Amino acid sequence: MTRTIWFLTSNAGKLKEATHHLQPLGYTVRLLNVDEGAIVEPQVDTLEEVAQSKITQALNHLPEGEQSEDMVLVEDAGLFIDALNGFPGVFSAYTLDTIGCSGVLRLLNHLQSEDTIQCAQLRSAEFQAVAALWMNGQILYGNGICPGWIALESSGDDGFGFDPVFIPNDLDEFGEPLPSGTYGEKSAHGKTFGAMPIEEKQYYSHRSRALNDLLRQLPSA
Ligand code: ITT
Repeated sequence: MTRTIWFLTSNAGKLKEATHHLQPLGYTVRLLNVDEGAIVEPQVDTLEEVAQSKITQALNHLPEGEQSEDMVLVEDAGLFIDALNGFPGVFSAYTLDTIGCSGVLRLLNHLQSEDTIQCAQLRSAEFQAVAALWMNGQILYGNGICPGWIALESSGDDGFGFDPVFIPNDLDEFGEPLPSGTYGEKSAHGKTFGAMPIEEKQYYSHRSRALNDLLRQLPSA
């Protein structure tokens, strides 16, 4: 029997990725539908605080007939750019809505180099994700980080959000991210998340890592 995970999100890209990750592991991921404006995202300093607030609010919106073994998931992510002292971070959604990917590229326009390694170092950034899962009255948290760098220009139609401007760092033979500009066993070859299929993004993604971190904590895992 598959277990149902109700995912509270307004982001279709996040739902698609979480489903892609969790379905093969035997979970049924369903969108937890709430009225627009029913969930308030607090303006706080950390992704953990946002995730905690959202999961607490989500519990008030569980659908009728929910089974006792059902679980509830929220996930909060952000893009942290080193040269901007971590901006946009917890302001990522607002930044995407206002200046967008092109605005982020403009902010980094002065940081360029002919040398790819140097360019990656100057424009280094990371995606962070915190996933919170409610089960049996308990809340578990999982963290995931994906280091990389901001491309010189937008590319690719896949993915969502900042995917067209984010290039993940290569991975070593254990799947762990390497420092910017280091070649590894698994390489994006300079492609942005937006220029790779979802299957490839999953290897690097902060979201996959946060979900794996959560799954490791489940009693049956
Ligand atoms: P929720 O309803 O689940 O909160 P959201 O779109 O507000 O959805 P987040 O607050 O988690 O999502 O994300 C902040 C911003 O970062 C948002 O604009 C996302 O599109 C973007 N983002 C998050 N994960 C991303 C990813 O894997 N690739 C590209 N952009 C991403």
